[in-house]
Amino acid sequence: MTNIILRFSGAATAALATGLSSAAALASEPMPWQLNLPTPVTPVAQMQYDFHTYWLLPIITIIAVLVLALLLYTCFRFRESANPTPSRTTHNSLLEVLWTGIPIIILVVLAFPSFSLLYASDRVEDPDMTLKIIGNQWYWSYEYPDHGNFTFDAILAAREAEDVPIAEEEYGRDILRLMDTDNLVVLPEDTKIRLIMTSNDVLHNWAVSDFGVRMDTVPGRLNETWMMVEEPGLYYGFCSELCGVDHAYMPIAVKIVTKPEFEAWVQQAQQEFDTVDGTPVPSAEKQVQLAETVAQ
Ligand SMILES: [Cu+2]
Repeated sequence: MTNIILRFSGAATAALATGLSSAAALASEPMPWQLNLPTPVTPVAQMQYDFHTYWLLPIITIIAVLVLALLLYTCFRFRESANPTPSRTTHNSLLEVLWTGIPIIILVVLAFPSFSLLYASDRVEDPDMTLKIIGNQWYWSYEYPDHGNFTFDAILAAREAEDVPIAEEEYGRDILRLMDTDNLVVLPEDTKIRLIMTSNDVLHNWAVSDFGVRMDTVPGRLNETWMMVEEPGLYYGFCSELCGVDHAYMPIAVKIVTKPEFEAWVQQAQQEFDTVDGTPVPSAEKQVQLAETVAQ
């Protein structure tokens, strides 16, 4: 019940919270007294937000209020002082049909938006690029197969409060303790990005709530989803599958930039990082040659 009441008050302040976060644009770190879901920045996150706000929340609110009212009414109406000889009635066919049938109807009604959401998040036609995400104990690795197949690790930037200034000095930007990583995952805005995920050791889960993405990374298996982020900004997420002693220390930090900024970053990243097989990223001409060889 507490949970339901909390969610209810969350809805009441939703409009305010949404207004605040869009005004404060966009580093999506948590704020004091923040309630409700984060402001959605992908089509799938928007669908999740709408499903929660316009379907689930009204229905659970009605159910909670109805059950509470019935409970209070029963306590009052059948209290011992007003009702000294209790009835011994045990069955009521109409009531039993209703309290079985109505929940089934509610679930069937909810299944329609729920399934369309599930299929929408499954995969995307014609993705513009692919990002491969690999979970490790306890950091993430990323690969950019469409941009020369370079790879890098993203490791927690600051574990203790005293690490924050050191990290800020080293990386030349503001660092949030326990949320930032040394290397940021840089991706372009308004681009259909296919996300494929796996793991090197145990189950992890790549979860960024602003994107509406929360998917297990499973050793020996490739999971797929997609996103298209409409707002440039810095987004944070966490491993959301208990994966060992440092589970809390493998955050996700994604920087969404404009397309030209992304191209510039790719140039720089190709210099800085090695390819997946450990060699330097080949030159642009060499990449074209390789692609032609593969195509033959
Ligand atoms: Cu993990």
